[in-house]
Amino acid sequence: MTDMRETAARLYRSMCEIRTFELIAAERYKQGDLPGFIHLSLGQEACAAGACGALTADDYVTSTHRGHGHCLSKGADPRRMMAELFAKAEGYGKGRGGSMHIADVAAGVLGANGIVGQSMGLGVGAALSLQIRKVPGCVVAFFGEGASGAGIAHEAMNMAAIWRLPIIFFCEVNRYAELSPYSVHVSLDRLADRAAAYGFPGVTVDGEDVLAVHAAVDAAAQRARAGAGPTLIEAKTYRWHGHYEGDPQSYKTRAERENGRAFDPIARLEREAPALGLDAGVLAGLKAAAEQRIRDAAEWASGLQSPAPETILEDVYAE
Ligand SMILES: Cc1ncc(C[n+]2csc(CCOP(=O)(O)OP(=O)(O)O)c2C)c(N)n1
Repeated sequence: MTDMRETAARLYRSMCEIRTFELIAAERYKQGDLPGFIHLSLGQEACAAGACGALTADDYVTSTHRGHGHCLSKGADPRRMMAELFAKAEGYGKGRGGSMHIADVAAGVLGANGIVGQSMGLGVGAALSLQIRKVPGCVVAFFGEGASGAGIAHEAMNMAAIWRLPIIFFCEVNRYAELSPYSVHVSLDRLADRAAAYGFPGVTVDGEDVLAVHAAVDAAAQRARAGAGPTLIEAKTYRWHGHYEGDPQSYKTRAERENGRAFDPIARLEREAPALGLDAGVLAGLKAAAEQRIRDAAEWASGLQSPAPETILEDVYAE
């Protein structure tokens, strides 16, 4: 396979894993099998897969409340992720944290995060650590356009610029923050323009195009690893589902609710695949393998025993 073909195949499989994971999560949530809240990134798969697909084992990500895709594509184990969603002791947080508390430091996943904007502060800390320890690598801090208005966004980007930290601020502009549309809380058409205020590059990328996302992050990661400092990447994408599962989405018109799924990074890559030298048979094989891996994980996790009630106070206080 050529480089581009190989990359496209890898990213396609990664997007299919995210899609399958979240479709199963949506279904099981509706059936009442997953306690707590879950936030899905269906429609946004190219952001996570493209960005994490450009990273290596030396690199880290900090994620958000909508982080299944980031965790999966950076190499977290779907079985332990599913177990966490099903609140089982085999999950990443022993089933006590749920979807927004998945972390796998060995895989470079420094955590999903329910506190909006904190991925940027934690990302700056991780990047500073890499710089001080003089070890290779960079950090991708994912956040949404809603988080871009939080005070910590400014503090994090300013500090990263001053210290030329190896970090990429990756904003998934999915057109809504909770229940309010983009124009209610962002004054610029291109959020990436804000980077100029900090003195580092800002790049806008089509978040439906996984290869474009990959190329943008690859370039920013090379810049970061070379000591040239941060980049702000804004990926224009679209959130298919509500803010949380169960959100009636009354802030979208009926037409939007019905047609929103036309924005589909997986279908887009399928359309472009022949020109990349990937035929339908190869794609079907990749999709089937992705679906099987995730279905197996969900089946395993849902079959586990729930933790014994008498363990409930364990791990509340550190030793
Ligand atoms: C500090 C903080 N403020 C408010 C909330 C409530 N909250 C949860 S998600 C969210 C919107 C986030 O929007 P965005 O950053 O665009 O991410 P998206 O949900 O679109 O992925 C808000 C306000 C929170 N979790 N943390």
